Amino acid sequence: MKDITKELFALVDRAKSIALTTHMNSDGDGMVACFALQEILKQRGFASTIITDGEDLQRYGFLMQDPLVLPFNEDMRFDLCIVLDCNSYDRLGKRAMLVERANTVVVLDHHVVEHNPIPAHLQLIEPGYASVGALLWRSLASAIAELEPAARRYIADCVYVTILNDSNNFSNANTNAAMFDMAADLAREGIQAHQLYMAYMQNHSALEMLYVGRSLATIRLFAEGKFLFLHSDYALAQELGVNPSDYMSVTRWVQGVSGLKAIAYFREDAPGQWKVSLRSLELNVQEVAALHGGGGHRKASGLSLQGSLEEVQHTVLQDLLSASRIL
Ligand SMILES: [Mn+2]
Repeated sequence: MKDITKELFALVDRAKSIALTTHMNSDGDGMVACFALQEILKQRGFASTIITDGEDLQRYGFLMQDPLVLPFNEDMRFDLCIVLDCNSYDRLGKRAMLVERANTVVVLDHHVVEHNPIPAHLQLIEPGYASVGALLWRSLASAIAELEPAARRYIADCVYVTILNDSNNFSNANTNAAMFDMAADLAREGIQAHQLYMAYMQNHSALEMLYVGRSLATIRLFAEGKFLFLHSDYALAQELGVNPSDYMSVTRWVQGVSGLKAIAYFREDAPGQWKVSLRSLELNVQEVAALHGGGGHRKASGLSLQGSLEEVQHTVLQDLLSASRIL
């Protein structure tokens, strides 16, 4: 991996103002990598602003050292815009304006370039990396090595969380020797892996766990036990006062259930408006999602449907049955 410290700081040095940003529906990779990069810049005397869509960042509270974060507005203009964990205009939403208005653009990412790429003056896209945080750790190694121990430790904590996020605690298919090597590096920097795991992966409130539990209680099996359906309706979210779109993952509790061909999780975000998550190791659920304008990957995709629970479940059941007949 190339060290881009010199190239990056040549651009940073000339910039009158700096924005850091990531993809829409930001996650614990892109956003936490922004915290890490802001700290690296700050330690070298450069101020930067993280631009969000106004999402709640409370889940990263244990990592926040007073970051400078502003929600996007259309009057914003920055000289240098650094985009993390994203290489496509399609995933920036309105914040594409930040890129269009910037004099200089930097893109650091670990996704394969597909559609509508963001042109950049400096770009490092390495799909081999577990997370964009991991890519920062290697590509800015010489800048990080010069930091005070406390700052280096903070960066290491952030990088570890980005790996937890993108590997789902070393359980996704991207988990490999390189990921463990990097985790070992971070452990030698003094990170407390168990504490970061608890703080990041297990920090749900009791009401959020009740939301998960009540959703799991709706499990039904179809097609001779091959399809598992479960749902969370709008009334449940209202009753418990949780915002399910924040980050509650209900499907993670049923992934790996034995003997299944597919999982469909139905979440009602407004009355009659359902977000459906499909998971399968056998069927190509991307094709099923595409029937309704959704998308994703072969093994995991999502779509939106309108109607009663019975209607939307009927639709998805028929689609899954046809998909498994084609096999
Ligand atoms: Mn990522």
